[in-house]
Amino acid sequence: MKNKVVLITGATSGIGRACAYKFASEGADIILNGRKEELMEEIKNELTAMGVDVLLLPFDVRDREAMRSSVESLEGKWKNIDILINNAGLVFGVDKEFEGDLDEWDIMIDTNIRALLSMTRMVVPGMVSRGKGHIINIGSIAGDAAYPGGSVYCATKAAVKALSDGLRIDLVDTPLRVTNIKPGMVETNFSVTRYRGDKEKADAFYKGIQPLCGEDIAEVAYYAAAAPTHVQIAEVLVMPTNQATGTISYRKQ
Ligand code: NDP
Ligand code: 8X3
Repeated sequence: MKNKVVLITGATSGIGRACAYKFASEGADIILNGRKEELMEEIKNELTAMGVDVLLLPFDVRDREAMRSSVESLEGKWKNIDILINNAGLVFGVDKEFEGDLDEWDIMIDTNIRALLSMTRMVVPGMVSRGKGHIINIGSIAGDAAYPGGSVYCATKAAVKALSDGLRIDLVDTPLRVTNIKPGMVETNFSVTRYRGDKEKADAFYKGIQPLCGEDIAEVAYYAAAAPTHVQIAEVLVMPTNQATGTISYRKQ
């Protein structure tokens, strides 16, 4: 990964943060996107101490103009993004489709779909003109089938699958690769956000089962990125051993 530039959205927590450390540990230079600038500085210091270059690109991925000016501000080697990890994403609530909060759903749709698409639209043309690049989208098992209380989130992740598949089709005559990683349960801040800050409810969700951690998904992302250039890991479904589907898992009592 030496001399490769990896841009990760939502890199201040969970899977995105773990990807930053994994790719940095393999020698890649990292562009960190996020909203929490203090945290981004801390991560930058730790990654820099690992001997890689780090650039901070703080913006809310829902703010298209901020995204555009940030991407356009890239200079020198930072312009040549080799790997884009579209990771920023979230869910609020477990509400029924006829009961939930439309404003919360707008945030989920804007973050999980529109921002992922905007990043792709802004970064991929450079990859095409350089004749190399890899787009890694963090989808979800939730995109494979709807589950109770997940309707809108599941729809956003189904969209990530369609956008990944569509991009792969559109890039078929290029050396670029597209990977959709679909995790099951990963213990991050994700469930705390889902339960609107209720840490007890979030912890209860993982009771009796060993969930994945952000590092497990970072390993998968790295495996896809490090595969020989003729190998395209198109899609990976990765779950804890005691999870079988989006709704079926075994929890020890
Ligand atoms: P975390 O909540 O731990 O991390 C989410 C990251 O996305 C945070 O850094 C968060 O920053 C960032 N983010 C959210 N909204 C924005 C925004 N508008 N602009 C910039 N950054 C933003 O959760 P995960 O690491 O688990 O989630 C990462 C991805 O993995 C998501 O796409 C999620 O849907 C997906 N996923 C997660 C699974 C799980 O079980 N955890 C399973 C399957 C998929 P901030 O702190 O500022 O909000
Ligand atoms: C998150 C995984 O199963 O909580 O994308 O929806 S799940």
